[in-house]
Amino acid sequence: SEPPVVESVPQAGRPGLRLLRRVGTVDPTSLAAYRASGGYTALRRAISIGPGAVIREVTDSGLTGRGGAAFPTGRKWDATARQPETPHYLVCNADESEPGTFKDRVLLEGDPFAVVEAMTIAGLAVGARRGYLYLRGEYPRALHRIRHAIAEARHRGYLGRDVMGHPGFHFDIEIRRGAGAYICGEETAIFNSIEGYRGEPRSKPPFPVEKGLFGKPTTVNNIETLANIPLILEEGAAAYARLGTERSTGSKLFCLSGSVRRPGVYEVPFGTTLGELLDLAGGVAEGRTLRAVLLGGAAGGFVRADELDLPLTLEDARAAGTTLGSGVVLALDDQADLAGILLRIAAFFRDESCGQCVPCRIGTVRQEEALQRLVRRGDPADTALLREVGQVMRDSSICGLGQTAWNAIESALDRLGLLTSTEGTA
Ligand code: L3W
Ligand code: SF4
Repeated sequence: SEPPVVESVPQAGRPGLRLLRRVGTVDPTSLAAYRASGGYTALRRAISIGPGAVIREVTDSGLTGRGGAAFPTGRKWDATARQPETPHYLVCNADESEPGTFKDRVLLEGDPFAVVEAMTIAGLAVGARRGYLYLRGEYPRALHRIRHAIAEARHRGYLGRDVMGHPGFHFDIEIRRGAGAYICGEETAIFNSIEGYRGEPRSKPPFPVEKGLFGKPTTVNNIETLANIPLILEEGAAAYARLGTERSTGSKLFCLSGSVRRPGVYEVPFGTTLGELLDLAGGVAEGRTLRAVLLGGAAGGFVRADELDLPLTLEDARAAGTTLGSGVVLALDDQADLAGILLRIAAFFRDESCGQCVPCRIGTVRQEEALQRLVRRGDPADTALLREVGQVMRDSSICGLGQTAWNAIESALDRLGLLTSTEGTA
């Protein structure tokens, strides 16, 4: 029942695309077509230069994690590779569940061999012989494509023992499917899920690079992060870093939804402004006026319609009080039910809290209740309560879910003045 992948990518086939270059133009079921389009040249180079040089390239490229937190990928790989304890593991986080996020699905369905090649390069770099791809359970076509790509790669010697005929380089991939819990996208909850326990996050530190899956050194990378790896190896770190800005290198996938004419996944260099990105999607729907954009998703923040010159970089988003998160760009027009959207967000976090720690288990319930009352009655006491509960969740929750559950609501109160006037009050 999911739409074909190219319908999710209005830019498909356009020149200049990098991460999306094969989506909609190269047969995602054919290893031969993948190779003919340049596939596996990156792995060949990685094998020839060796793990240390691969990590240096990735570090020098400036690549940061695309799952939301933007941690430097080279540092993560280096920290894992240096751990004396063995075995090392690689985990690919494909549990894409953030509301409004659908970019990883496009990569998995449209260019699955690139995911397999990138995981193999990462395995070589961090010294892992086994990679786990933790896939969102509601992505049946992605499962089919990636399973096929893994089987083909294994059959042709690109996975398994002595990868590409290189003696001693063994690497293989196992798929594990999620079962619908958002929290299983948190990196340590993935470990518990793979190990057969409840999908509950672990306290950090220790970070996964030290004690991860099965208590062993582990690198966890998002699908989009990995999709950058072949590019970096193919063209070299310096060329890769020429695109984007000094501190946000390369390009980024954004998921445009809400009140835009052509919703879908768009790839732009970091530094493109929010207004330019919205223009690519055809701007706001016919006859409507833009009110605000929710940038970075439920854990992100609102950007007002008079702030569309915001450059889309990690540093500019942070300075504007939000985050690029996993690339959510939700456009709200003058007729959008802002209070209703915030209530949905509050209900989402209340539903998806794993319940392990008190600030989040109780806080997400109290947040939803206070927001419901605020929408009904507009009592400033509920605004004060929301701020207090939100701060406690931010300061004392175990994981990112509780720590960020108040972000969008706080941003709406502070930046859009929501519910401080008559909006939502009846
Ligand atoms: C070694 C250190 N490693 C941090 C590693 C850490 C993790 C990464 C980021 O994600 C984001 C949030 C939302 N030595 C380290 C270290 N690391 N310090 O770096 O870590 P962290 O803890 O900052 O963030 P996180 O908890 O992994 C939180 C986003 O995730 N989010 C939703 C995401 C949804 C998707 C999706 O649907 N595709 O990605 C919700 O909170 O933006 O910024 O690997 O181990 N000293
Ligand atoms: Fe679970 Fe929420 Fe605590 Fe995270 S913050 S461990 S989701 S209860």
